[in-house]
Amino acid sequence: MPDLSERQLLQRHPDNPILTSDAFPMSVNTVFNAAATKLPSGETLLLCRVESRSGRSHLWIARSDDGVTNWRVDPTPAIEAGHPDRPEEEWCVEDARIVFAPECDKYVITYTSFDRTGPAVSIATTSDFQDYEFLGRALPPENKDAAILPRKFDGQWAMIHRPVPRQGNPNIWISFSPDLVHWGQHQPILFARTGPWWDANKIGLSPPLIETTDGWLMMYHGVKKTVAGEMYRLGLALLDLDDPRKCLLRSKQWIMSPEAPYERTGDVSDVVFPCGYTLDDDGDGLNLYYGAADDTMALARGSVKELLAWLHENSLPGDHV
Ligand code: BMA
Repeated sequence: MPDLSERQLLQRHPDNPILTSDAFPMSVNTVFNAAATKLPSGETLLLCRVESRSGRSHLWIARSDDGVTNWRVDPTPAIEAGHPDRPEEEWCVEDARIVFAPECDKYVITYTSFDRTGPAVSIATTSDFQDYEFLGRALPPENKDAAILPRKFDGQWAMIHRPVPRQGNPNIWISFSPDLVHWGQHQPILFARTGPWWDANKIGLSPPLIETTDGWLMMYHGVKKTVAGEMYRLGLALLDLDDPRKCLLRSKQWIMSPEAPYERTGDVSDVVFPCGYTLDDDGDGLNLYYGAADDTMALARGSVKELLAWLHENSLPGDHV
């Protein structure tokens, strides 16, 4: 395995940004923070957060054969904010994550539902991205950045999420559920660092976890506040395969930071925000889809093996704070 520096781990696609608001059938403001999955047909599906020109966000599907070009955008959103049966989505639906769970043979979509009470975690399931079952608000406000793990632990589903407490920092938590509806056994698993660290004060899960033989590879975002504003960067952690409450390793440095012009400038400047990935047929090639500056969708490529090898060399043990 070549000894890669963190700057070489993820390569931005030369066609970035790969999807912009121009691709949509009506005039929309921005498209960003998409969940991703590869369908059995081989197509890549992105469930994009699309902000309309009213300021409200909806979840909208775009499909591509090669995951890079010729995105086919649905005529209407898959999940549209403001549905009368789901008052918790009155204002917005945002930042989905998709996990296929073989035990229930469905895709489990976790997303932010946003109404006047604040942003919360909602769950919907689907087997075909045409019909959806809405399980409602799983965790109350303020909470975001949630994804389930694809299998059960001692008969319980596990979900990673990020509550915002009145006291202390927004840290990353895990909760368990027998049925994806009722959640409990809540506990923090990764704490925001403090002081000058790149992930000081606020962290959150980025895309769903990647299962590896060494553990669950977690990409998480760290938000550094400076006098110029906030900087959303990406780092790595590894959770125990059998007990994902245990953090085994955590990277010292970020692996991706806003650098390209489309990441540095946009509706919210200085943001790289991945919510989804697909893997190549070899199980190693990683296609990481990320929102750039809350404005467009971009793609970075990497290798799961290389990320893991780098993490082993460049981490501090456990949940280093
Ligand atoms: C977070 C989320 C993301 C967004 C980011 C930067 O709190 O709302 O959707 O990309 O802020 O604005």
